[in-house]
Amino acid sequence: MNSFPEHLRRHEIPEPVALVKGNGDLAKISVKTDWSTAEIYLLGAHVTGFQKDGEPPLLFMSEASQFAVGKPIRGGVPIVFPWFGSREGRALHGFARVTEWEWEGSSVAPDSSMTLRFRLPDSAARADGSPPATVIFAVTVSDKLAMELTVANPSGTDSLTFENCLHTYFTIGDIAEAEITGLKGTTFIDRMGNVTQGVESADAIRINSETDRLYLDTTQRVAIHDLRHRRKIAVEKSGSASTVVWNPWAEKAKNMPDLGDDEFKHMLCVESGNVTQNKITLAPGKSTSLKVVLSSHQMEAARELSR
Ligand code: TA6
Repeated sequence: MNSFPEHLRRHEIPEPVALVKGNGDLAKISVKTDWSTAEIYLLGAHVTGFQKDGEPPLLFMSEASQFAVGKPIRGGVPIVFPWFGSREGRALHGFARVTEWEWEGSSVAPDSSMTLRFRLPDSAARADGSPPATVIFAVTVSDKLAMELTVANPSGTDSLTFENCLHTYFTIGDIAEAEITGLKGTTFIDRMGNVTQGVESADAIRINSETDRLYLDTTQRVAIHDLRHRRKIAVEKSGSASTVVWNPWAEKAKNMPDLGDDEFKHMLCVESGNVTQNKITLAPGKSTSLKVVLSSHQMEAARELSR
């Protein structure tokens, strides 16, 4: 413990929480609750693990992921901020996920759920030449995983425009036996090949090739049906108008150094945020919160894959 910087050592660390050295000797917080375990790296305030007792891990983590300041972690819940995707000469998906956040403390609720709060250092925006923003990330661990990203505009005069996204990687038993429901009728931008726009016609979306879709103007609850694990995962959100569905599939996975060639079969990204035309503009002094609650339960009877 005492090999950690002073600002970490001063914390009152309640029993179920431990500050440890994780991969790459990065500071990692591990949490144990009555229902589950979780782990969060200070790098990117990145939740890299959540597992309910008696269930497979909920979050997928690549065995080939990097663990180094300045490098994104492959898996878990990368925090995308203040932009989504590429920006000329700047980090893909913004600087939040490659920056070490400050741990602001943790608290235990009467129901013994555990909340941990993190702050994006102001220096990160300064270093990038981006406008200042106060960014707090709160993670609550119980039989569910709740995450809340709050962005406040500290300026007294200027508005602040940004994109954000909790880029969640879910563990899937077999991608060929998984379905996503809750997006039917939603407009999407398909970023495969020539970018096209469409409206989702499927009750249940199946993934059988590289998929990269931005579903827009949707506040819908989404469910992932993982038939191999007989598990249904619910993604509930607020303060989010976009849902992104991504799987790199075989070819792209081969060209990703931080993802194993076959790992695409066991991961699915269903991301909640505000991207492209759903980007947010905050007036001076205003704030907004993106909240996502992940819950899961074992399916009694095997659900048939919809034909
Ligand atoms: O959210 C989907 C996406 O934007 C894809 O286009 C793909 O690039 C993915 O994110 C992963 O991005 P990363 O920068 O982590 O390799």
